[in-house]
Amino acid sequence: KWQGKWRKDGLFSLDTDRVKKPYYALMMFPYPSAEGLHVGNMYAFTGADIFARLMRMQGYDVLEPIGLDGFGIHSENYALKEGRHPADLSKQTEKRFYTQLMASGNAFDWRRTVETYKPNYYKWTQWLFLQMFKKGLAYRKLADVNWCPSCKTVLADEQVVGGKCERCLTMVIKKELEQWFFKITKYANRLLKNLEKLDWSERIKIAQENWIGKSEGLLIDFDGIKVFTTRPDTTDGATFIVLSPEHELVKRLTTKEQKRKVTSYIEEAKKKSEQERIAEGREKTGVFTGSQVKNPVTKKKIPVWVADYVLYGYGTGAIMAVPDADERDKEFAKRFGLPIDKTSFKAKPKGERKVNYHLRDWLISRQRYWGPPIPIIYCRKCGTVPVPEKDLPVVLPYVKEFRPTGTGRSPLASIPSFVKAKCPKCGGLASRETDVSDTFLDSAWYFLRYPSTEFSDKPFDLKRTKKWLPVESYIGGAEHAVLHLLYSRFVTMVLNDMGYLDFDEPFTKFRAHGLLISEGAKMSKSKGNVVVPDEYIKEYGADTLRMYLMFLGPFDMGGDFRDEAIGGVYRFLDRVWTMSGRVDNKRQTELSKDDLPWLNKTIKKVGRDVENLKFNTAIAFMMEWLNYLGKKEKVSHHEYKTFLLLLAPFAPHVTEELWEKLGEKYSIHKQGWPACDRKTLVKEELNIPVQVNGRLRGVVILSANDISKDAVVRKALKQDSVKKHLADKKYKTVYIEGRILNFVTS
Ligand code: ANZ
Ligand code: ZN
Repeated sequence: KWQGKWRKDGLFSLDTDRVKKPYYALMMFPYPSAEGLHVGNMYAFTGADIFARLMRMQGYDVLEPIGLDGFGIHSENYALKEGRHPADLSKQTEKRFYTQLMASGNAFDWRRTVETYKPNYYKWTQWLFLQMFKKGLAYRKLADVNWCPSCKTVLADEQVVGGKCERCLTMVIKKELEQWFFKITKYANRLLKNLEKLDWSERIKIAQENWIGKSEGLLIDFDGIKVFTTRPDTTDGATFIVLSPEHELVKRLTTKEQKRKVTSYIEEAKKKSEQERIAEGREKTGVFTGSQVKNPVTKKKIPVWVADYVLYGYGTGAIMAVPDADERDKEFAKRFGLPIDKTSFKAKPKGERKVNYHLRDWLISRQRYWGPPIPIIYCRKCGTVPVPEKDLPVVLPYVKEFRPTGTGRSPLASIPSFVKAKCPKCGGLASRETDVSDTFLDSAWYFLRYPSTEFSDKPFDLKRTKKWLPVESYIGGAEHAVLHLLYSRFVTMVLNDMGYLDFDEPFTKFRAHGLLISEGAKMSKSKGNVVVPDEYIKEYGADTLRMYLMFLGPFDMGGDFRDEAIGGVYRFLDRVWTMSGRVDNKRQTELSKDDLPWLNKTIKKVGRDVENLKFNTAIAFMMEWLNYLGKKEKVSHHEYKTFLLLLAPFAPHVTEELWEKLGEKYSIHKQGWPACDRKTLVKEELNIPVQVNGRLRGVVILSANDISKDAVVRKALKQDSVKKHLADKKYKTVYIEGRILNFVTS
């Protein structure tokens, strides 16, 4: 009943230009690849929705949009499995997902959906590619890609699990193909530096920091072989050199006697994936080149080997091996009987300082069908020519044979009407690029599109963007830590540098939610334990399912979905419902000395917990209060109303219905969050740590009724231990209410 009415009234749609307090609350949009939304998606969306609803009740004009990340290999693979065309299937999955999303009762603005597979969206994904190209950040080169010999296709890195194809478990090999890359490495330092200013889940920041992998070291010359080391102090323990199989010097350094062995070793190494090559515990392999070079510190002659545990793409692709200090080198030395000399750690070789990043450029070509065609034309005369912006989109043709070809070329390559093109420069006969771009490019800018969906002549409107971005609160899965969340930052920085955006970080605050498991195991189709929300919604209603999901555990930790426990939440809502029959209709009732603190304490705790995404404890507080109210013969109108308001973000349908029953005219979801009257709170004491320049110098104890900054500062300044460290210096104060006070001297 209510869902239809909310949508009809546009209750959660905003006047995007007029509102006064814009707040952009975003959750990661789903890949509509499987049979439908599963309860894990719903878990994430519900948490994000409850938070957004609180912000709305606290007076913000909240934009809470949703869409579908429907292009890409996930959707295509699902279509392959179903034996359907992805374009046909997308219509069906779109309907299915949106129906489910509506059923779950989220306050989405249904007038602003984004579907990445529609030409009005991917036109701008292609535009983004052209901007990268213009800036010199898109380039093409031969590269080794992941190739599954059984599926006959290129795989994305994230589809290679433990060196195997995620679909058929065949060992993935490397294949050399011409590929498009984005120079994300050019932004490595900025991506790293900016992390400091982001209010993000710590584990995500750490994951990005490690992924970017800044490493400072020295380039040391061993008779013409440059090695990169982070431990120059161990050079006296370097007893051999290892070159990666792809290293340019291998040929020159290989002696006649060793040639056959070295050549066949390199052939073998080429077949292995990078993960396989560096996997720990794998038996080390290698071959002697026959040559020796001089160690610049010990002046001893040491042998040069070739081994695949040294990667070509990192540092100089060559290392000095120090078996005394490095585990891998030690394993290798033992296996091949190479000397292990003690290092004294005082070695001081000469060398050039060098900073390396582990981050690689972003390979965006996919030899697949279901994605935006890369907007490039190859002309014999003019070379690589970008498609003019006015000719976008390069439409993805509806092609019957969309299966990966196995030739290393996209299925589009066999469609002459697509390939044939006129050169935009000279008008001569030319051919189109036939690869499509990575799905992660689609999702690297979608948050810019939501506020501007009605503009068809630009990807995002400047005024809108200024008003709504960056995203104030972003919630999503931790598995995207180094993919989507890094790519989005990169794209934002580039658009900032090009003057399209006046900010260089897309998400001011990001919180990762935990993983929902089912009967103790990660939900997966192969285990047959995927839970679909539909039946639960049918049986218990969306509100019960929402609350049950949120009650499973701390939102950032996830929880275990077990059937048995849902009944408890159902009974809770049932009690809220029946209590409506015991509400005192007199509107003006004095609340007793006992009632008041319950009321105010719950308002305060629920608000604070929802703000911190602690939904499970917020629910627990409401349950306690309900128990208290349940013991009374009559519940006052005021108490019951307040209860419904606190519950509204969690259980939007039930509360709306009960609200109407109370005789209220306007939707409960347009009401303000109830105010907490602190004075009525039972005297609780709070310990507030006091720091001077970040070091603990004292603790202030005061009653929870007055924890204003003034009160805390006043009390803190009376303490000798604090005064002493402030001396007569000038200072600023940083106070986080009820939590900590910090004096910062200048
Ligand atoms: C000698 C040494 C002694 C090293 C020691 C480490 C420990 P990060 O921190 O990741 O930058 N290395 C350099 N290039 C490599 C490549 N292409 N493939 C595989 N290994 C490579 O690591 C730098 C260290 O990794 C370098 O320092 C080098 O080994 C190795 F006790 O040199 B070290
Ligand atoms: Zn031309």
